[in-house]
Amino acid sequence: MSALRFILGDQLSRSIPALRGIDRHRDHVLMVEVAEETTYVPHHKQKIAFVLSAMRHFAEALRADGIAVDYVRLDDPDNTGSFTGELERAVRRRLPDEVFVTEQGEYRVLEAIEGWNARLNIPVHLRPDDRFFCTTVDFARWAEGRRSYRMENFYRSMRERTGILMQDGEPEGGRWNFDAENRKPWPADRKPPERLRFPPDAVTRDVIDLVDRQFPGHFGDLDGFGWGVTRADALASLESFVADCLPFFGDYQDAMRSGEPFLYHATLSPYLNAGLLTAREVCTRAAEAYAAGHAPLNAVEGFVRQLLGWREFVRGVYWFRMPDYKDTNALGAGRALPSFYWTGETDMNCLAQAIADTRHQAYAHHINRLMITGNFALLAGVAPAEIEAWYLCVYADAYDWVELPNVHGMSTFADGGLMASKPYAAGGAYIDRMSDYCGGCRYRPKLRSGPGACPFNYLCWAFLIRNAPTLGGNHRLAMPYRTIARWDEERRAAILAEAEAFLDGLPTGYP
Ligand code: FAD
Ligand code: DLZ
Ligand code: SF4
Repeated sequence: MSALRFILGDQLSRSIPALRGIDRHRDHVLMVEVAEETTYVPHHKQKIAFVLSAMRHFAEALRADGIAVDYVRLDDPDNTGSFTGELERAVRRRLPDEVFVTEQGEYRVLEAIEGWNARLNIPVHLRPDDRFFCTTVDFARWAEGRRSYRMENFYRSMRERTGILMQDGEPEGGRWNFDAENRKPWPADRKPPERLRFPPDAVTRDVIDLVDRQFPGHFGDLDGFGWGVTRADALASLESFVADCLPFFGDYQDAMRSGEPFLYHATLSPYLNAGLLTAREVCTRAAEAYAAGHAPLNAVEGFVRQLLGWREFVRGVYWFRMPDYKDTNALGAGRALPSFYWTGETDMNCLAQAIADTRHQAYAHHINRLMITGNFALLAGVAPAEIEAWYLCVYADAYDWVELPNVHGMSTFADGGLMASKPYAAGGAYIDRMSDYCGGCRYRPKLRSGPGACPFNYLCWAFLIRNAPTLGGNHRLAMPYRTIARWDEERRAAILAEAEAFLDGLPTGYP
């Protein structure tokens, strides 16, 4: 018996189930660079370069370990451009008795995989992806029968189940959550640590040239590409994060700063999502740093919550609710995405900064995603599918399973509160408190209306007025709705008109 073991571009882990039980004398690993994956959205050029270079390095590492790898490059003249086409060609080349593949990360790919058994006439074994703490079956068990899903409840169950940051069945430090301590703005005189960047080697330079040639119209810059592309790079990034950033991760988790995209954030998501690191080893390393007295509990708990909580939670919601999940639009949002999301050309400095970081780094940290680009799209009423496609394009860590719930559920409230108890809508005061963006902006965060007023202010009120039929009864929004109730009809109409005029003046479309 010989087997073909198909490894997809986000499965670059030596522990990947499709590799288990490999016979080095008979089996082949298949890896393919295909146009379908590089173009289903016009991904950031750095994302494509990162994934393809990491794939090529992973294939080399397997070969160095005596494993035969059948690797198809993007510019191979016979490349059919799809997973299915390349698997069919490889089966004809290698004549295996069976195929092993690990569960895909995206629903789109599941639809293709489901046809493989019938097409290939040999058994295709789809193995569950056990790199996550929570299986899709366990999540379904947790979620079944609930009307809404709250991350905090899920996270506590995961802490209990894994024993991470637990003492004798109780949460370490006597509390589950240290969020209240984790909202400090960035002090003006503080300098974030230098981050580990990796100068491209010959393989990465080849891939960068390929991406430059083949995807000139895609979003983002390639200069300054500094992502690691091997398991060793990813481990070095983890160690550097633990040493220099983790101790302060909690305190400044929500802070934003011009020209400083990373602050104390991990910048590990591309490695985690491609398989170069596992969430288990990252959480273990963080818990060790706490045990050794290197990092305080508010930092380590805050960090572990992102991985053991949020990351597992969004994956659970994705697989439990897809494919219908993406079609809901609870707030009836239908505006086209403003062009400045692609060009960065806007006089709203917060958006210009967050989008510039995104172009240059294929990265922006969570609060820039949620409270700047996400918040604006929410307030403007951008159609969920349009803003989802943008997020799926622009970040090196973007995959449907993690992007979609974050955007559809958390950021746009398109699922009507399945994941979040209220929309993350905020005016200029929040952005001014948590960043230095407003100081460099032509608008004033304290002005509510008029030519110099921060657009987030009147957009936020207009959002609440417009969506009163859906959100008016939400007890977490009782305070702003009480304020609105004191206004007369004329004042509400004026706010709506100011917001409409501003939004109607924004060019839309991909430039
Ligand atoms: P840190 O802030 O240092 O957090 C550590 C790790 O926790 C991250 O590496 C990540 O693996 C995990 N994590 C943190 N928050 C989340 C979250 N909300 N959901 C899932 N995992 C989380 N993350 C992606 O990996 N891919 C995406 O496509 C993506 N799209 C997003 C879109 C929106 C609108 C929002 C609000 C968030 C999105 N996130 C996404 C979550 C989060 O912003 C990123 O994981 C994080 O910014 C990655 O940077 P970091 O490694 O420095 O994270
Ligand atoms: C993101 C990505 C890109 C850009 N290119 C490839 C590719 O050429 N070959 C490949 O195997 N994977 C790629 N990926 C990652 C896939 O999109 C990801 O593996 C699927 O979505 C399955 O979740
Ligand atoms: Fe953004 Fe408003 Fe501040 Fe300008 S004033 S940076 S638009 S929040």
